Amino acid sequence: MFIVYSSKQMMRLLHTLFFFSTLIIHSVIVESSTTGNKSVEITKGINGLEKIILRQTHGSSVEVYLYGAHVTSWKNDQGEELIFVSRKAIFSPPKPIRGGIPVIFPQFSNLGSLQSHGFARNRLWTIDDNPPPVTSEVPNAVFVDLLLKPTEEDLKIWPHRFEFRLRVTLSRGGDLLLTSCIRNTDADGKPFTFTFAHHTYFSVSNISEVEVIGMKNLDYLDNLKNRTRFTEHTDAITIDSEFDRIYLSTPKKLLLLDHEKRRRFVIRKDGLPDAVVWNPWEARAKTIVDFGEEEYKYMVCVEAAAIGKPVTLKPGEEWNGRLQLSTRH
Ligand code: TA6
Repeated sequence: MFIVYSSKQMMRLLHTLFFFSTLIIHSVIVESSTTGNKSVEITKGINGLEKIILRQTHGSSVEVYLYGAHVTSWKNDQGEELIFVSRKAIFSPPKPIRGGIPVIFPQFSNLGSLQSHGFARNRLWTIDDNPPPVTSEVPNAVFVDLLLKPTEEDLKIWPHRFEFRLRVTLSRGGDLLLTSCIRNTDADGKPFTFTFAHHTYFSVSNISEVEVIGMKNLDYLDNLKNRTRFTEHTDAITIDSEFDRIYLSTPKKLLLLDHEKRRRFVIRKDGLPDAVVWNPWEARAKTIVDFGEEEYKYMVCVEAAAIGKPVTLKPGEEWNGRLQLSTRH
């Protein structure tokens, strides 16, 4: 069927086409100018909880909630999510967010009198609007500094004054850096001791495709055997049942390979000598209310930690820990 247009109709049609084509061109330009710049955005996340989105020039991004200073997303330049968050995660205090990168402080697991994994992951942190200057070490980075100080309620359960500064940085190349600075601000002269971890949940194609490299000949405490000490003999750790180990004095660089995705996570750490490897597997997954039954297949935790030798700070002293995650090397 042919439609015959008069010259007037033809002019109108051309005009309309021109109008829409300029709209399309305009929207492309607007979009590329927002993705083409690095930025820091403060916005509302799930359940109205505040979160910060860091974006880099080539498209990578990081999301961190003020609740727990909890990283919940890290995407590469292609927009692929690298961090696992459970679809059953409850974004509602005081429940910690299931997945992401919980900050474990001042107590790892039940190694003390506090609730398991301490309280930093279920406190509301604040943004430091006037952070110390960036080090030249990570040029063209975008970052946010989050602060945690104890409330009077916190002091009743852990009677130590401290300041915890967590700098969340997204490098130009898309690396995620977590830099911790914990200072003993107790004026009355008491030291305190803590254990610590970045409880990173990596997103993987399938747990059967995963290897963790770097633990050969290291000692570990097996959490599934009352923390009995063993020595690791394999170079590449694979996981095919519940797995929960604290590897002691690990190298500064570890690798997590995802063969199906042909992805290689590089985990670089400083001041965080230990590394926890965790996957709950099927039976235990069913006991965790905010974790899907099948989700154990799509995550593995490799946690940069300071557990074997707890850190002690005298008044005025500070401790620094640094974790750098990359996928491109
Ligand atoms: O880091 C491993 C671990 O301590 C496991 O024992 C397991 O319980 C996991 O952390 C999760 O703990 P959560 O308190 O977040 O349920």
